[in-house]
Amino acid sequence: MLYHLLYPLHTVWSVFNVFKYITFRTIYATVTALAITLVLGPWVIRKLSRLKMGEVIRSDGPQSHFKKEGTPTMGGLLILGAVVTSTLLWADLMNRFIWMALLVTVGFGLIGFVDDYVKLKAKSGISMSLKLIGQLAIAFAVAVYLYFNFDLNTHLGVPFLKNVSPDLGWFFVIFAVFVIVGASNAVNLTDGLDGLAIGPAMIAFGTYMVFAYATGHYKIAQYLQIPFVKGSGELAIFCGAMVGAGMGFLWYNTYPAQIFMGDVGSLALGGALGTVAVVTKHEIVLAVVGGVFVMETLSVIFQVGSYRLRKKRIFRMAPIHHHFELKGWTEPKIIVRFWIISIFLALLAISTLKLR
Ligand code: 57M
Repeated sequence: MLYHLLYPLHTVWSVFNVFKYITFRTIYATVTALAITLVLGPWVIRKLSRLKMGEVIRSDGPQSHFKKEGTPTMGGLLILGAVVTSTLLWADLMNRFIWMALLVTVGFGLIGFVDDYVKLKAKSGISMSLKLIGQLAIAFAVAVYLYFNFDLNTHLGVPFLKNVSPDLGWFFVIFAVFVIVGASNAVNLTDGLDGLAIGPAMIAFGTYMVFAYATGHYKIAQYLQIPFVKGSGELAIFCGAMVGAGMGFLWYNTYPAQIFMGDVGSLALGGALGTVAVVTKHEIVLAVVGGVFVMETLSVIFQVGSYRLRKKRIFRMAPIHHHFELKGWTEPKIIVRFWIISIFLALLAISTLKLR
């Protein structure tokens, strides 16, 4: 909104010319979202506590979690409020990619909110299949809209291999849905320790801030030989808002957590990340940037598969963060080590821009 209100004034006061720059608006979208979550955090924690929105800890989980009973959850409402407000303030609201990212974020957040609310009131959330149908519907709508409304080529960007970019054709729609819904559920599974999901999510959004800026900048995209997606640069502002909101939320979600994000947060963050990856044509590299989310999801797949086929577990408990807990690693040790892995993978992913 500020872009539309203040940039036109640059003909009178040249200082407002700064609102033209995506870098400037990304920095202040990050700062705005950080300020909102930091300032409103304590009030949201008190409000959720008063509304009895306290986490119910499952009895079959690690003993160390029992003391977390009653921790206010649905803190994702704070994250999403900050992200939507900051994006609407700083982004170009005529940019359709911005509205697509906000649609997935709010839509997946709504699915998570219903699941969290039902879980709190009826002790068990909505069925996995109902959640999945909602996610698939939203992701399909975005993927079809992208396919028919943009000259967004349906070629698949392959990291490190500049001459390999198979044209998926209509299969792009199926692939895009898989990326968006897969990322959403992977972040959801990862959110099982204090700060374990928000840390890698912030790192991933910070990485996609770089990718979005590069793919939206004709000269940079040409130089790096990556796909040029006109208008995708604005998503750097959305990613900045996610990073800022994540930092502010982490201030209260860090161990020992005063608040959990809930499915309203985890499903939304993952869906938003998948959407940005699809629009910036950096879908495969998401498996690198979001390697912690991939590792967590694969640990569950292998655990369930092994148990069903062999009646034996591979890990002491899945997802893999519980395995390390049962091995005796303290919660903070697991969390920070997963963050370190995330930062390494993000650096590796950014290097793919040059290594082609
Ligand atoms: C999402 N939710 C956390 C919190 C957070 C198929 C199976 C692998 C599914 C999986 C599952 O239920 N996943 C749901 C993970 C839960 O966190 C809540 O959920 C929101 C995110 N969706 O915001 O509201 C618990 O995680 C802990 N937590 C923190 N700090 C945080 O900042 O400590 C969360 C955020 C919270 C809290 O204890 O209650 C979760 O773990 O459920 N199931 C599992 O992950 C279970 N694993 C399991 O059953 N493994 C089996 C098979 C199925 C693979 C096995 O290994 O044999 C574990 N989770 C629980 N109990 N709660 C272990 C059993």
